[in-house]
Amino acid sequence: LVNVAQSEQRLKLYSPTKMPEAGSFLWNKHMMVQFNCRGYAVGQFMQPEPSKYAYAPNLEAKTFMQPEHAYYANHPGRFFYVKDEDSGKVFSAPYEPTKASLDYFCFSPGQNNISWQIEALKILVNITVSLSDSDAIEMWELKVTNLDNKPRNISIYPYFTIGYMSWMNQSADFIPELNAIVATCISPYQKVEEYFERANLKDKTYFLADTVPTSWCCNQKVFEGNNDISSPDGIHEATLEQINSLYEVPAAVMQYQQCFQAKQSKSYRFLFGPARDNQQIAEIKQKYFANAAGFEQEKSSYQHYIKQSSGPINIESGDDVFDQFVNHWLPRQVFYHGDVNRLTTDPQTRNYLQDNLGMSYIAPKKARQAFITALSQQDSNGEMPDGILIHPDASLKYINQVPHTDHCVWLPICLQAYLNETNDIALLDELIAFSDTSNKQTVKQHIELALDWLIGARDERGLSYIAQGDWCDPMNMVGYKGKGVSTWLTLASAYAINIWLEICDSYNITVNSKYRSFAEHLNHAVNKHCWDEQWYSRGITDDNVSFGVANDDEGRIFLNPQSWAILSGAASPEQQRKLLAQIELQLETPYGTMMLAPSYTKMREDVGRVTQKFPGTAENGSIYNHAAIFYAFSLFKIGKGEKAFEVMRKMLPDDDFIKRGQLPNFIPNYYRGAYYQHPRTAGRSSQLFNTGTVSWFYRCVIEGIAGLTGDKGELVINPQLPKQWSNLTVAREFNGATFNVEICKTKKVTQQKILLDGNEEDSDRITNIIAGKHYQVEVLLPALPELIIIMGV
Ligand code: CEZ
Repeated sequence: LVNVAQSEQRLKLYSPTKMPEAGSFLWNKHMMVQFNCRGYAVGQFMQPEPSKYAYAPNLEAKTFMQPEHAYYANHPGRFFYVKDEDSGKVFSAPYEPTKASLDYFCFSPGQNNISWQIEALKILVNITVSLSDSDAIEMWELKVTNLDNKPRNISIYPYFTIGYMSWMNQSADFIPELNAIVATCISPYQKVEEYFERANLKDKTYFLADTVPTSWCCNQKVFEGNNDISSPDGIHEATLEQINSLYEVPAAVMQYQQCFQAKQSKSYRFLFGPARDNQQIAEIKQKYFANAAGFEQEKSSYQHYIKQSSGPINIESGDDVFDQFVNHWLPRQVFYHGDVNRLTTDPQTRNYLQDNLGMSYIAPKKARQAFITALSQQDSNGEMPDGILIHPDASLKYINQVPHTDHCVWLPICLQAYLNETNDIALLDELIAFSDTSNKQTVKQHIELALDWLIGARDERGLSYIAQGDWCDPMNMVGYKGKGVSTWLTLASAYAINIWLEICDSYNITVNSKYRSFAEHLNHAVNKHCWDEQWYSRGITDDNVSFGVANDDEGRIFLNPQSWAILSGAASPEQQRKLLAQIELQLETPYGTMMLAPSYTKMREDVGRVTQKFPGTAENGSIYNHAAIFYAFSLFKIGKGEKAFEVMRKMLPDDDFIKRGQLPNFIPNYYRGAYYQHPRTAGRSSQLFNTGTVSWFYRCVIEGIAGLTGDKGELVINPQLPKQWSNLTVAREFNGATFNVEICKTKKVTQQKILLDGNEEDSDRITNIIAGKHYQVEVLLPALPELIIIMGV
């Protein structure tokens, strides 16, 4: 069903029906498109807010990117009908809309393109889509081959949906000079001021072909005729009826009616995207189609763009799915988040910071700039805003209009990963202003103000107020009356302070001793008020009710407070033992660790919107990978790397592809949980590739599994291999040098032993690293003694 060849950097899926939602995504700085294997697509481009150029066939609500997108017959997509003119038989590639049976199907996402190979009626169809690097343009290549030994008459119909563009004004026509179908609309608005703001909107969608078609149609209803999209009248007629769209749902259909000699192939190229006016489309035509080099040039600059996502580590473990993911898809997903900020203009502050934790490994200069941008929007009282505005016309939208109290904690946490990797301690002395004053203070002062703000935002018990949410967006009614507190946030604050102390200690920076005692106070307050015999609660509501406790029938245990109690040092070894056992018992599933259980089935007005989400989806008890990776990270911190790997490995499909419905080309924000409540759907991927998981996953690979952590420009070696691996080969770039590391478990040693260029080292640290140099490192780890089974006498 699925092929993962480590060498290829591509995946292959051989069925259009077994995992119908499986897909991949491409993006550039201007746009993003998610294609599923059957030809449906969800695309958006930025102007500066996300906008559509291919719409649903009916009026669509504007929203942020959602999980578990629903596909339906007339869903936006890019399709190619193929008709054998002699027999009248038809199929469509990739699979929709005819769903005719195919002799061969292969969907293959690569790093910088997606391709399909389809065969039916002795006709081979190769399709590749790539993006332009410089514009919001989908670049399509189609190659059709007559596999027969005799000539064939074939009609090929690219059918690119455009959909319902606007209730004010929409139309489409074929423009011969452009050789394009151009659909035009007026983006709907009502306020007069909006008219002036909209002058530059790209309100046209074009489908531009390199080859003049035999015929065309721009009108969805006319194309479908009396039938539906699975067998539209249009393709059963000799040639397409050349009908425009006049306030009718536009579509882009062309027909290429041609005779193919035996074994002959023909190639076509198409461009699909938004434009402001026909002049712009003419320029695009000139740039991409005036000669073959234009198209190729854009394709190769896009390849170059995606290549920038390569990261500082390459592993060979023998687990193909894991290796290919870590070496190619993971840094790609990290780069997507960090480079285009999930295609938002106001990323949530915690997302922006964590996405840049990931960028610390791939483009550290960008991460540095992002920390500065974020801090320049801090309030001088230390508070961080809910979102960071990264475009001059941006404003805080959606969830960023709801007050959350956790944003400050991410500053030292993400900064530490950046410093580990770059040793750029000069950043701490950069002078930066605030959102409310031009007076500048150093990054160090900014961070301490953030910590002071967290320390101040606590109740008389010493627990952190949650307001209308912390890391958990929809936990909006625990503290909306001003009293409710968050166990997780109190622990996260303690952890953030401890990290800050670690950074300062490591670099010999003088730090006010109050921070040490505050970290202890916070942990102490949590142990006093939030420990519930076997695990930590999630918080205490406005009405002083602890929740996420043994007494609760639903939402009895939450994952985040447990992991962060390990990170913050609140949990004693005895408490760790207890809470880990409870996670295992109540939250573990074959698909990963659920973020709470049991999932809520009814509204709890003292917890909030999270309890209204469908049980097992998103924050209501799914395997929310972001929470699960915090758990893995905490396990590495206490040397439980084998368990940590189990948690991580379950974020990728294994032999359960069908249940997950997803390829291992990205980590989704969640897999359905509610494992005991809804076993039928448990494990199903959300297909949403926006997730804070990936930065932490990368960190866990680098600092946890491979154990090659930077510290003040030196490399600390402490790998934690999974049970099933006896060795691991790692290539690690660090500080300008390359480390070829062979990690291997052996009975010859009882404790970790390091050989550097053949010489035994007496510490776990490689110092005096010389840029440009290649180091050979051998790490010997003690193999666990074989289990000795003593038979009872
Ligand atoms: O958004 C994510 C946020 O981007 O949810 C996480 C949070 O930590 C991330 O910063 C956990 O709440 O508002 C909602 O109900 C949405 O479900 C968001 O919580 C969620 C979206 O799924 C986007 O990924």
